[in-house]
Amino acid sequence: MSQALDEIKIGGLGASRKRVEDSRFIRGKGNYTDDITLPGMLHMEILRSPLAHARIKSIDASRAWQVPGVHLVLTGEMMATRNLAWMPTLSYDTQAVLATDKVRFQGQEVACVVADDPYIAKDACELIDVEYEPLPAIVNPEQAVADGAPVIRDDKENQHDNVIYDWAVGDAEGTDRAFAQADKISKLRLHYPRSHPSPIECCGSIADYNRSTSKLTVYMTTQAPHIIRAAVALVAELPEHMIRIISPDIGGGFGNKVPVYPGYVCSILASILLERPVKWIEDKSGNLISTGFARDVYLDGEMALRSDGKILAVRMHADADHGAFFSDAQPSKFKIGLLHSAFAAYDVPVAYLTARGTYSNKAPGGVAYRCSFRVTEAMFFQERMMQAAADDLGMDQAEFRRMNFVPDEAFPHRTPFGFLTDSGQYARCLDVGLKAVGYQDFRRQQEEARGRGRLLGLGISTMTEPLGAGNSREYDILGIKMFDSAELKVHITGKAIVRTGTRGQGQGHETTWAQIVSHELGIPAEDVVVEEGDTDTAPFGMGTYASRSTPVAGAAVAMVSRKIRAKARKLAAHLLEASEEDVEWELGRFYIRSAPDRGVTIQECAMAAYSNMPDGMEPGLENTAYYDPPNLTWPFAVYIVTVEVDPQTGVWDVLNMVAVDDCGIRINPMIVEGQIMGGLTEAYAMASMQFITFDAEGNCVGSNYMDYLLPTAWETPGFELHGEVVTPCPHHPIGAKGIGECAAVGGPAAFVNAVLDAIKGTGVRNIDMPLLPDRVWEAITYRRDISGAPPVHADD
Ligand code: MCN
Ligand code: CUM
Repeated sequence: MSQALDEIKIGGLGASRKRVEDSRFIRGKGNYTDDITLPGMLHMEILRSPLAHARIKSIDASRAWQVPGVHLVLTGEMMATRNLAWMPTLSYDTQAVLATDKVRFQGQEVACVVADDPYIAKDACELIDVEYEPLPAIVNPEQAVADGAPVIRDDKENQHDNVIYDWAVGDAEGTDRAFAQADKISKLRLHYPRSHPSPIECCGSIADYNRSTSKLTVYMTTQAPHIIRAAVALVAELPEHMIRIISPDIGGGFGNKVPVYPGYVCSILASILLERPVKWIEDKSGNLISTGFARDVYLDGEMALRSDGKILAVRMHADADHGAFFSDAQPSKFKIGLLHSAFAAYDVPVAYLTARGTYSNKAPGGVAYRCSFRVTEAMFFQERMMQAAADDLGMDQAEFRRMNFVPDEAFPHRTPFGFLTDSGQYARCLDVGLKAVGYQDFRRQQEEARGRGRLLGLGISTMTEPLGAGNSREYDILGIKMFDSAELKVHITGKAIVRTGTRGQGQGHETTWAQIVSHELGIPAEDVVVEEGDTDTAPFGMGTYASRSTPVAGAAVAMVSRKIRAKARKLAAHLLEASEEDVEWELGRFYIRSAPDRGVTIQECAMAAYSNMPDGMEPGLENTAYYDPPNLTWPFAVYIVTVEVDPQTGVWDVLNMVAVDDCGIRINPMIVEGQIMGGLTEAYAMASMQFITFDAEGNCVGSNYMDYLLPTAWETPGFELHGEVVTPCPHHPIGAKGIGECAAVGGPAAFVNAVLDAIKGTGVRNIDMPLLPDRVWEAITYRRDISGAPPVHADD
């Protein structure tokens, strides 16, 4: 009789185990960077530029130096003597650490003061006299390429304009041919506005250089500690083994904590110079105005259609505004991230995408906020285009999508841009969503309501996302191939520690990695502790972003567990005095095939690894696995929103939102649902209320939480989640696909499509996000499209 353990009871795969990390988070016992105090620690504050574009004529810091309690004032000039005034970005550009020649965006770092406390440092910053000569500011791609536009990056030798790259992918001629044969061509132009990840915790670091040991320890808010260690080694020319990056608890990342920021670099140099720990903690406006923005891309496209609704081809152009420095954290090969994942879920025979990136006088942007490298923009454009095309054809929104989906039996499917999608049941997800929302019924109600002057709308959005970079053949960051790792140590008593190269920021890795070990080895999850984020202890890895942790590090956890199981099998055979071939595994236990009652538990094997190993066997039960995924994982989702729009005010309310997510096998269904709800909340925020934009002088409008709104539970609509469609990932060891970003990626288009569906009769084709009531009202009242970043309209 089987004596296998009950997997759900031990917290294995599929268990909605409570998050172990929450025990400290909800008690206020988290250990965030700002909670750490080191003996003799000093505090650093940054002086930021008030202007978006200006030449620096002089910086006089003498008054700041005289303030009692000030230990150091850093300026660009001083950084330059150490070759640290500029640093490389993750996209082969350079970024000013502290400005020397010009300031290039409002909020740019100009100087730093290190003092006994942050208040003295802040006050002393105010005493630094900077003389600026203002220059005209550029705030969008159109201005960037206009004749006579000032060259923002005149620091770069061969840069004579504001263009960063021109990039293309797909089949231009094939696309032209398909367009020539189209019955109908549907067009759409839109702007995906700038958005900011706004984690609750701002960025910060504590650098601690110890001259007696030559060791530099940096506690910092980073999603990718090993990448930072490599960057510090290269930039600061310090020996890598003498650098220890520790990423303690992180209060949300959402992509904001992937880049390298000047504050980190300055705190490190300050600590080296002063030989004391130096803490830098960004304030909220500093975070909002200067760090990791996302999106800001104008998308223009057209779709060639046959009159029966078949998509024949897609053509797209993207104008991406990267701000003053091209600092995207993304695989080097792809200049505009994975924007070419657009239309991956649809059977589009041929497509062509061109992209141009330009500089502007805005904070460096292009970081992928809850998005696998610009997949958000791709899916947003895709689903807005799908809605426009169905309307142009006079077809039903659901039917048009269904007939163009990649069918279940067509996987693996090569997309027109060259990706290989792995698996999915797209039509089934759509059916579940339509049924849940009561599609036919709603359409009838909508008709009826219209007769009474009420505007109801329904928006559908689907998304598939390439998650889990890399494979190392195609994906690298600054030449470092993308893969990940896990190390597992099983102690004598069968308890274990697992460490990975990723770094969670609230996703629950401490809970779910233990569940994978539990699934593979039958060790109860509560007996497995998870540790991440310390480069002195964790195996090398590329970090947590682009929902790559489960697809890559999660796979490594499964693989290292299997290595442990293989060794445990040898130990079991030894203990059972049987040959290895006669030993069978069931969860938590090895037994003899011919005598199932004779068995040993995994814990007994662990004990034997330290106390009773067979002759010639290396003692201990620990191992490491590096996992280079064969492909990305491709989750799929359908989001359907119904709304009512008030034509008098432009206010719109969400009536219902249904989400059907297929992320393959769910390790922890409760955590997956939490990820989806969080993503949908952010999607709703982007669609409805968040705006951060720039006026003609380059002043950042919306650099505070009065204008850039974060939805609370009060504003956020309810979501109905469906997890019944499960398509296991065919190439992942436990069949899981990523989920962390899906809802933020696919959600926004559902809201926008719903509002536009409600006002369909007005002929309005597009309202750019955010769909603030005044913009919706203006669209309805004047029957015109609303484009561009508010409050500055593109046409004025
Ligand atoms: N999971 C699961 N079953 C699956 C897939 C995932 O149980 N089939 C679990 C994982 O084990 C993990 C969580 O869901 O605990 C998210 O996993 P995954 O999809 O692999 O994403 P990552 O762990 O790589 O997280 C990154 C992703 C990104 S890129 C952003 S941005 C984002 C997001 O996660 N930032 C977040 N979710 C966030 N959630 C919180 N609370 N805070 C952030 O900063
Ligand atoms: Cu892209 S935001 Mo997340 O990938 O950290």
